Amino acid sequence: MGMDHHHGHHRKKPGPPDEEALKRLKGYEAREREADIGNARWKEEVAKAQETGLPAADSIEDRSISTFARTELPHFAGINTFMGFPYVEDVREVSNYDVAVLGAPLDAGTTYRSGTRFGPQAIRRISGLYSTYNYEFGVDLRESLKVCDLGDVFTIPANIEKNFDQISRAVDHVAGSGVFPIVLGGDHSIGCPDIRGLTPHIEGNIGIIHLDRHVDIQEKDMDERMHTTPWFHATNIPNAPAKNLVQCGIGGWQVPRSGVEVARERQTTVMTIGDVEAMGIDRAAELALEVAWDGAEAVYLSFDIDSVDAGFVPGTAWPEPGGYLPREVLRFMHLVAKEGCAAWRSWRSHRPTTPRIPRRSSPPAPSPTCWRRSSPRCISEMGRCEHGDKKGSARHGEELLRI
Ligand SMILES: [Mn+2]
Repeated sequence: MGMDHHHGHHRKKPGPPDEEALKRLKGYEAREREADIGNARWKEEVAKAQETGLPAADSIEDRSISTFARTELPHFAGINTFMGFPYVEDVREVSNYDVAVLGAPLDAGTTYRSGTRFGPQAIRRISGLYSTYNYEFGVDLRESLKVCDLGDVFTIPANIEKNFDQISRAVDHVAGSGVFPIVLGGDHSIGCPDIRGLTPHIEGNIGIIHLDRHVDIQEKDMDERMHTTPWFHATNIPNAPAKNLVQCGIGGWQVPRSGVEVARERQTTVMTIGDVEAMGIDRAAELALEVAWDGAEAVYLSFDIDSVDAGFVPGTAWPEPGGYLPREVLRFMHLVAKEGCAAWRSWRSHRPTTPRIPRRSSPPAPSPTCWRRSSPRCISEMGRCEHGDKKGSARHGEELLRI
């Protein structure tokens, strides 16, 4: 760095910039792409804020500012929803949106540290820091998708089975309205009720891509269906077969042998974190997509925060050393979501003594996706694509509640 005073010789100066190499940078492409995104919806929001939040005081020169904060800004203000998307109080209106975020505040399924009941609120709080635009993806979710926050499912702290029924019913409502659900956990036991709520709306099989350090497929844990059990019960559903379940990042010293036995019996695909490291994230994601999509019509992405190394997520319900680095897991989830998903779920624990979770990575913005593996057109037009029709079978849903 700097001039080489001490060695008494002259360092070779850098040559002229390699213009072609610079143009191949993703940074170059993304910089150019931003110009095409448009800002029509942002302008609408600003205009509405002027109306509902009153024009700002006379001393404010920027007349897009309102008196009461009604837009994304300031990021520290306002009533907290997921990434500032509108709260929809009347859930019967969810079909006006492409994507619905809902919380499943539940920790009755944890077998070690509780606290994930605070997960949805914690995720919303930290999500308030972010805008809807992502430089690398070249998308602004505000402009390309209608996203809403439905608030949380009414969970029942003392009865895990009633929670499952409530969560299935909520997911069934969203999916049955033709809307893409994103479920914020909550502990990993919610994987089963999520799948129960989705499967009636998939014509054909649903695959599951599961990022975790643990297999989570034993039948029971301490006599109940806990966070260690969702895939045992989910893969009992006829159109959620175990052959389409792929588990990525497994390893460490807390994979119960009873779960491994079931994974072997049902022939699930298990990728250790060592496998992922050896082949690289891109190849691992490609393999996972091949297994999950094999004969399937939709894929459910399940992201367990403890798949990330414990150093980054120390508050999780079951910290494990040796998992993904944040940048790796974001890349993995991006590659999966890019192909289209049926739902996306994240769960995160929140240490009750800590009001914020500043050191942990935020959930990545969901890629705009179609219900089914989608054409590029579908990716920007979820809800209006050929697959965005509204299917549902309440009767089938009721039957599934017994699984
Ligand atoms: Mn786990």
